[in-house]
Amino acid sequence: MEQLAKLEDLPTSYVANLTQNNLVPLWPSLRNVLPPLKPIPHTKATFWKFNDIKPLLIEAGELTPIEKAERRVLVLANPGHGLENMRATSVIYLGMQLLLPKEWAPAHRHTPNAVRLIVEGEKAYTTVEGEKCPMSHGDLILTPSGLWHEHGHDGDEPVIWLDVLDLPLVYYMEASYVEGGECQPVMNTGTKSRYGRGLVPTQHHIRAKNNYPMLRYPWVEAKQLLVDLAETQSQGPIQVAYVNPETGEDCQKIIGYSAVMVRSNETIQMSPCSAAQVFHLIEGQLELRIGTETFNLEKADTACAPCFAQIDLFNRSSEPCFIFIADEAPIQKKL
Ligand code: GTQ
Repeated sequence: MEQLAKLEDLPTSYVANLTQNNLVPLWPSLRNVLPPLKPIPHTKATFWKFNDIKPLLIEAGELTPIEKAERRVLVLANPGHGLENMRATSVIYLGMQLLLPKEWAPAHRHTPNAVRLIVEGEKAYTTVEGEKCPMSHGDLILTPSGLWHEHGHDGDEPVIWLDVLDLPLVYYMEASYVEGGECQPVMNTGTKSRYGRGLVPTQHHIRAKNNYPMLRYPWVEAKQLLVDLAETQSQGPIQVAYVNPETGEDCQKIIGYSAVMVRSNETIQMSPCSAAQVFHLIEGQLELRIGTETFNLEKADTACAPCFAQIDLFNRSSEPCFIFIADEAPIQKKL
């Protein structure tokens, strides 16, 4: 492709005239906004150790009462995007949230979609549109766009979870806002007994009114499926996607969620992917290679990879490891 003229090739008086009229010449920037054959990502391969985050999060619990924080979260920010922009990737926001015993993070609803992946602690819960979702290690809980949600804690140890939101994209679209609300009455929604066995109710009214039929995906069930698959599948990644049980489609519209199992002493080369991805280790140990960089993940560690990166998963330990993945594939497929 032809080398194009630079801004410096133009007379400064001409450039000043353009600026005064809110005009910009395309050609000096054309190769930046349309680079040949693949994007130039701002997202850098970045790694956050849970052991570094946890003491700082516990300290935040001492420094800032929940009433003054609403959500007590440390954001996992990618230096490639500028820390102040609070992005892990251009689409994905990551935060580690702390809730202390008896604390309550009040009800609100917002335009960005969120999920929580429970990292540590027992007996906290998230209530989503009246459905009380218990939080246990590895569970995935959805709080889709526009649904009321609040977090409470009946246990006696701190509870920590990973928040994943499509906030950077929604904020960029100037579509991000929140509404505060009252404590929600808990309802018996029966969702848990309705889904998860490959069967869905035939009542049209139940199916028609709800775009998000399943809000909680228990880890025990996801893990069991991975372990069962590993027994029959000898090759390739053992990976399961979190889907809408009624449609089989991605469980949310912008970010996709899945879990991978890597057997002891196994190496998995992930398929080339045009979407940026986030890796969070639920159980075990993992050597994660992103391009030329290597990160050693232990339980609860998190990393992100830019688009088009070569990704290899090595499990050098004697136990299987289980990885939670968030990716930008759903929005890329739609676009
Ligand atoms: O728990 O509702 O990390 O609204 C960021 C925004 C968590 C939440 C975050 C939120 C929440």
